[in-house]
Amino acid sequence: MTPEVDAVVVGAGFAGLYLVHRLRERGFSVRVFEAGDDIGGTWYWNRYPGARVDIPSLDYMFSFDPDWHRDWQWSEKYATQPEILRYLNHVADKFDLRRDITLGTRVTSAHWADDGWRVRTDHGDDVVCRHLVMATGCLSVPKEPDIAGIQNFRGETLYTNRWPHEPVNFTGRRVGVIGTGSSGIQSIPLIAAQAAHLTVFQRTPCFSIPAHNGPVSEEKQAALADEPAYRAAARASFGGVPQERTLIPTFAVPEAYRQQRYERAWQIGELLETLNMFSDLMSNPAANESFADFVRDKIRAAVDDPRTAELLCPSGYPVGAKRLCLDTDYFATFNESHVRLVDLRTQPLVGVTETGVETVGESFDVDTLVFATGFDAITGAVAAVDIVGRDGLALNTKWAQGPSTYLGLTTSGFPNLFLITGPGSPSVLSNMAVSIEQHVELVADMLAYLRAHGFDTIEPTPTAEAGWMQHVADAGAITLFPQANSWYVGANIPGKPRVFMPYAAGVDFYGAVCADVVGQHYLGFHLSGPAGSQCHDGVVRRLQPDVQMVLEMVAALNPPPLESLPVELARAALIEANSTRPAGPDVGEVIDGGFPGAASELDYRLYRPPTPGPHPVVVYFHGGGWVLGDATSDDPLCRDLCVRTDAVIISMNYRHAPEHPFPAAIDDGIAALRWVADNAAALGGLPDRLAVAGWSAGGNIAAVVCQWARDHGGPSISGQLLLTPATDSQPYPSYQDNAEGYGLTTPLMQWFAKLYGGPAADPRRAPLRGDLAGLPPAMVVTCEFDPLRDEGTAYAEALTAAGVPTELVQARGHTHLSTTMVDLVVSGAPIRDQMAEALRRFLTSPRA
Ligand code: NA7
Repeated sequence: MTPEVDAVVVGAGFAGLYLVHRLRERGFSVRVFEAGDDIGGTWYWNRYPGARVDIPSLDYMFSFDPDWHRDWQWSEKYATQPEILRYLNHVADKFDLRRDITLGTRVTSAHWADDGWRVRTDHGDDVVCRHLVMATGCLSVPKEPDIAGIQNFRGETLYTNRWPHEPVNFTGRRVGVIGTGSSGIQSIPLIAAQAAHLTVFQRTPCFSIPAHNGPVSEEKQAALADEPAYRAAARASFGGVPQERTLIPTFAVPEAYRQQRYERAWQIGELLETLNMFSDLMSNPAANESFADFVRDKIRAAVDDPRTAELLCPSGYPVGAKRLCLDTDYFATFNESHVRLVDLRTQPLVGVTETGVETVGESFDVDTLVFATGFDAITGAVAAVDIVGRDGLALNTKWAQGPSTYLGLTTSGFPNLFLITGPGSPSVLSNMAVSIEQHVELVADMLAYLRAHGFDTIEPTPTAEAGWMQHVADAGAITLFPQANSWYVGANIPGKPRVFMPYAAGVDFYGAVCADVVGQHYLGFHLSGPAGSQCHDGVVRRLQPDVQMVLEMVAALNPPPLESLPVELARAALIEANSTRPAGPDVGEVIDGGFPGAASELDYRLYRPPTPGPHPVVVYFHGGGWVLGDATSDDPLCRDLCVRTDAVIISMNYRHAPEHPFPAAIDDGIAALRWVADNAAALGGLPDRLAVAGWSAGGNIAAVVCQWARDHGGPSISGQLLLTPATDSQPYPSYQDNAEGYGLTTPLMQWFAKLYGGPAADPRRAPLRGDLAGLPPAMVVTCEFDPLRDEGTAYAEALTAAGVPTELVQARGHTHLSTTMVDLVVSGAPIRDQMAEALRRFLTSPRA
């Protein structure tokens, strides 16, 4: 098959139009098929009254045309559908895009054969192309309303997502609207303004904030004075509109400030601004609920009838987890005497009748029924085409359990297939205009690279794709986005696999990923052609997304390596760093006290749960390489463990090197254990329920005191929790694999070991060298990107071999420090949950 054209593009919306321009500019021939009778995509079909963009128009536009203001001007902050459609037509004319676009023609199938795609349409076109680009949009295939009896209705039926081209007049009519997502919320006030009577059938109330639409503000125009910088900032932002990521968590500020911040966002009326008010709005359920309460109060204030107001108040899912809506007078519409809200949760829909809508217990006669019931989002339009890749594999078969892509742009088994803003890219969580441009430019660059290097095909490897899907899942899992039954997870379409589809780490992170892929010679792609083949296989992001963010933030500060500092300054640097971290959860009580160490009085900090005691007790040893830290330095972790385990956590200090080298820390650890065991009851603990825990060097001390207690007749210990412990005195391969860049570096670890000293083979220095039989049950946690990873694993394996019940938790994508970063690294929470679970298990039965 000889390709007739370099690329076939499916769809002539924002993405299809820019593809024509960009591919042509790079010297590629292109042919576009568009099902609609004109260009515009989403903005061609969604003509319902009130249809508007929900990202400011100055941001939701093409940036590739530097002198656009000479011939275009937005009339409003949020343009209406007709204005956006005029804009797209204007761009198509200005850049002469139409001549490559075939309208009114739907692509029905695309099959891969040899080294090209054979594309067929419903008009009999049969085109062979090298590359196939699906520019089909994320919200373009209507959801077929799953409501019985629609065909029986004798009145007028309208669908917001395929609205008639001629004006619809509701004057004097009784109208029913089913659906209260964005389309319903935008159209309902305008339908109400005309209709004689309006009944709104609501199944799930949506969170909505006022758009405060109006002329484009002077501030916004001023911000665009340096347009290249503005557009670059958009691409470097989390959502595709210039904005710094907020680093302030919700509860780090006083209540009054928090309410002011909510009010400010409410007055601004922008989605991304609202989602960025506080750093944890979309990750911390309590933070999210605090803003949800604010919105509910606003709804109650806007709606006169308290019962209707309550029905309009969303609850039971996080605000933002269904796309936040922007409205103009939506809630106040329900104060009109001719508007009625019917709550389908208490009064379920039975179906549509000849004359209207029937619910349990009540019938509603209407002249017009409007369905605002949404879309088969993100994958629907791709699934509607019969796409068959290499070896006869159908894309719908491959995606039967949910979509799988590399970068949300390509998928293995389907060479030269590109999905603009596909599943696994920021797409619908971002300003689509920015994400579309970035994808289109990436595709054009890829095609140019292939041509320049004599390749014909490009296809992601299964390894790269699996790694990316893991990363996309990780990025979603640390947010609240997947928790609603939304179209983000396909929950609105019966039978659609529940998978959170967009990439939630942000446009900025995604852009960096793509740059890394390209920079590493198309990492994860297999390229082939007459010139041979090229494949640099691998996974582009293996760190947890939030761990990566923290590492990048720290790297930007460029701190001096601790081991380059005098010890006192290194200690001060740690204290300084700790002072800026989130505090961790509240506990019942915190007590600072003293105990007799092996050589001198030492201090401890005790954390008591809020529940009535006495409680089991965990003796905890802090991290810091035997050199840094104190009884309070792991404060957030200790608080977190206290709350999760419902046990007293008592963090015991010990003397530090180099002033007090080996074995001072161990001697103090033993003294601490004995003192706590002897005083457990006085400390409010259960004397017969005692476990030990420690992190890093503290894990080393915890492991050693278990061996000591076994050999010295007690105290008896119910279990040991060792978080990234130092267990040996020799370097393992993880010292090389993770030498730099992950917080704890190999040079720093070597510095610690040198200052601490001790004989390499002494089990008190290297517990792995000791006798491990008869030790308390253990949990060992290792982190993938930690120099100490392998010695932790070795210890867990040796414990198991010695007959000690041991659980090894390997924290994927984590570093030596990241699982302890309470409220900063959300992905660490499930690991801490496992740790707490182990401690609870150890502590359920009395120690022997
Ligand atoms: P959405 O946001 O998917 O909203 C669809 C609405 O229709 C939503 O309220 C649904 O309730 C409701 N719906 C769907 N099926 C039914 C049935 N069978 N019975 C009753 N109610 C039903 O689509 P939109 O078009 O409003 O917005 C899509 C996006 O376009 C929007 O987010 C913007 O990005 C632009 P449910 O929530 O399922 O209970």
